[in-house]
Amino acid sequence: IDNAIPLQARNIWNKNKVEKFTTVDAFEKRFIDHVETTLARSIYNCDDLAAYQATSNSVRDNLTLDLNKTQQRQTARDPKRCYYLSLEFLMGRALDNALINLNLNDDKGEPSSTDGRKLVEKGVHDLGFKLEDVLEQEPDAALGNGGLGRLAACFVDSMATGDYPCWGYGLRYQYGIFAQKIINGYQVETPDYWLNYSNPWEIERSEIQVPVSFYGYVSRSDSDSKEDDRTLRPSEWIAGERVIAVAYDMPIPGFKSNTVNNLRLWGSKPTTEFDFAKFNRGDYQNSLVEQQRAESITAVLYPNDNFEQGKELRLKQQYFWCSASLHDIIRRFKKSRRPWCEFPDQVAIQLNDTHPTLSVVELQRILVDLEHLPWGEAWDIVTKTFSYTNHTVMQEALEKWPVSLFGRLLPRHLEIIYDINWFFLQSVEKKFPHDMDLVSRVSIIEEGKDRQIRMAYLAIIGSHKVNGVAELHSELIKTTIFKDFAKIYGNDKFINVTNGITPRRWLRQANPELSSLISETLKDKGDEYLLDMSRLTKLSKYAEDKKFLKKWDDVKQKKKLQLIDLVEKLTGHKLVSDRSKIHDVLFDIQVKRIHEYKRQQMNIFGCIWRYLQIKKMLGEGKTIEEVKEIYPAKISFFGGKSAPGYYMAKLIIKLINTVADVINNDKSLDDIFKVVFIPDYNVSKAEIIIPASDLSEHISTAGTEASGTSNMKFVMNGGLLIGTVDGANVEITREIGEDNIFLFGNLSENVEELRFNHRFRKTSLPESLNEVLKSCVGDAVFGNNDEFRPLVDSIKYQGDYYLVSDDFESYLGAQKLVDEIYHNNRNEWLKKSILSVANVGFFSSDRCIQEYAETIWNIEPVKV
Ligand code: C3B
Repeated sequence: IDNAIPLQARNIWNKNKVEKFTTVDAFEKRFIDHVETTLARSIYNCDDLAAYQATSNSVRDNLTLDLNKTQQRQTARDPKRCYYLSLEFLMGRALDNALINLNLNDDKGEPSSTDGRKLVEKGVHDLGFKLEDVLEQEPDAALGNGGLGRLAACFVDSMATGDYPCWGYGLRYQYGIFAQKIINGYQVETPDYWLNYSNPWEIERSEIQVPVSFYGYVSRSDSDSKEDDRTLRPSEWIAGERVIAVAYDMPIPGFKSNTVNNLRLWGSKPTTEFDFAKFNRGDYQNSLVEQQRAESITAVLYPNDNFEQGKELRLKQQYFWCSASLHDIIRRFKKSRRPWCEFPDQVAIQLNDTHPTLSVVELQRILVDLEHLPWGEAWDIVTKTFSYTNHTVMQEALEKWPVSLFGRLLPRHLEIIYDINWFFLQSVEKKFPHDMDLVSRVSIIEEGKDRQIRMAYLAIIGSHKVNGVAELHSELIKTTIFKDFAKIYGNDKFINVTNGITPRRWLRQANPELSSLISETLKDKGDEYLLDMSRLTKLSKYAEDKKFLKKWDDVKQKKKLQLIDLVEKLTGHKLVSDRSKIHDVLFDIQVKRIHEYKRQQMNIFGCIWRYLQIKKMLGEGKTIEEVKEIYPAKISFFGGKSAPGYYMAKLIIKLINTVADVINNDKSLDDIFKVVFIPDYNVSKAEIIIPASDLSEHISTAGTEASGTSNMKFVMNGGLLIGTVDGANVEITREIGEDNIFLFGNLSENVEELRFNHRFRKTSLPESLNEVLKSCVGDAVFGNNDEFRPLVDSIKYQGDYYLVSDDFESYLGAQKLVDEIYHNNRNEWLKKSILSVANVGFFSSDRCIQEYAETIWNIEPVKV
């Protein structure tokens, strides 16, 4: 092995082996070491931030040692590995998670059963700090927008927990998703400079540098050959711009496992080449411009969710990341000196949405142009290696690149795409000889005034498996957007893998109170249920046990008070006058990206309806107690970011805040109803918000939400759901039972007809919605100078694409049922809550990753 220490020197190394800390004393020593050396601070100058950094560095040392051992183990066994390519990893904070997953064992056998978190908590306390305050110092690693990015974060956790030899590959954005401020009710975006203080959770691998090229032209040695032959000969890409990708590694510890996997994020930097021509002409400033441009490639995360903008810099990000990652993967493959045909036996690559689809083309280019494999052999390797996950059926989210832009940035890749398309269309024609329509429909190139490359089609053609993320969604892609491909490839290629979430973060970390109650009840001291969630079914037998119901309820009320504290801290407004009455107040929560299809507008219209009814009753002289008989106390919480350029979503935020203002300042409604917009929703806030819900809203237009994952998080924390028959709500209903969820609304199979009716027939709004909409225009109570007219018009006059008017009455009906059960039959409510948690096991991302490993990647765990 290159760079190995010579045998005669090794006993010195072995004698001085670095050990993990496994005791409080050893942790404290490591902590002080880091304060005095790494941080260059001292006993006289150590605040919470320094304590956070010293704790993190100490814990990271342990992780790094296990990371090294994991990599040595995997190298020695040389198993098939999987690489998860995702442009987003919405990790949130790392320290608490690392403490929960901390493995205090040596490298042999079973992981230790010592509670690493307790040990560090004691150490931190001994040293003069409170762990709680120390944890608060950490900024979120917010390198993602929403569901897709958080899914990737849950996945890497489960891969390590299951001892799978898997790495994640992504980008190290200097600015993650923007921080959201609410000013005058409007969203204002501010930059998220999360690397402000040094980041203890990354290991900069400055020695791992991969050059990446852009622009330029293609040169072909034999210019006499016929056009048709060009795929048979390798070509040379003479690039016009070069930058360097530098690796930054984040260790990913598994829970109760010896495995620490790696998440490799690439940062861009200039080459050391320098434009001396410009420099000599005296133009020093401009000779540096290009250098600076290199750094901008990984400067910022594109802040769109379920929407593609088609910007050149975004394509550059994608190629930069795909090229660097593939280079790295191939370098590792080449170490074992196997022939190329064994590549798919050693490597599986999962495309998280179409964002990494360029890696399909890049691998084909490397095999044909650089490794000189014949086209067919190369393509066979490529398709056996890749698989693709689709996360949405929404047209505006499907990636397409203009051929002109693409060809300028990546001229050789464009040629290869044309060739892939040519061979593919030939095969389609052969299989369906008389269907020319089909051939043009499935072409990777969409013809038109501005020709476009359809990335999803390329991803399907370049993969051996394509999966959706919930049963309904996986059926929908086969019958709608990819119908032709389902026909061409048959049913084996299109499969379903229902999403999941990690119970370590979303139960143990977010809700230690509920976790303790569960482990105490199940007599599960080692929290084994976090690995085997089928154990939770044993909770069912306590669903009618009065004593247990009380304990269950106490946890919920405690979490609700924690949310109140957070909201009061963030907004400065007092939400409840009497904390001892929190038990009577229903917490109704909708937190997710703001999007018309997720229908926050329907939720706020529901709030307006409630307000109007309460005011009517009060106006008729009804007492507060009489009102509460029908509209019991409730707080509606909203949270979520809008894409900066998404006008309608921003208007929805403004409407929510306008409604909140009116309602919260109306003294007559105190203790009956409040509406709150929680600013800057992110992962660490979600950990406080989600455990506090009595009810959460998952109310997308049927057929639009591919899966949803927060629905799973709320159920895991004993919250009940109100939702449409959409995404994973369907399977949640199946698992927890239809009595334990409040479903309403039209089904996806009716959506097309309903939309048709709005456009071509006369449809009328329900009276309730009419009344609500009237209150949002002109100088009505929520009119605000007619500011919300576009929201009203889109429903009344523009076809109501998201079918708010079709579902509104049934939504109000479901809400009425919620009120009744929560207030008149609390034990029934608690029973539903317990039965939900008892049956949530299916939605662990451990199950999900096992399905990927067995049905798509064909990989096995590597255990000690
Ligand atoms: C999301 C979907 O909108 C969710 O329904 C789904 O649960 C998650 O992905 C994870 O599968 N999604 C997203 O966050 N961003 C996209 N561009 C597309 C889908």
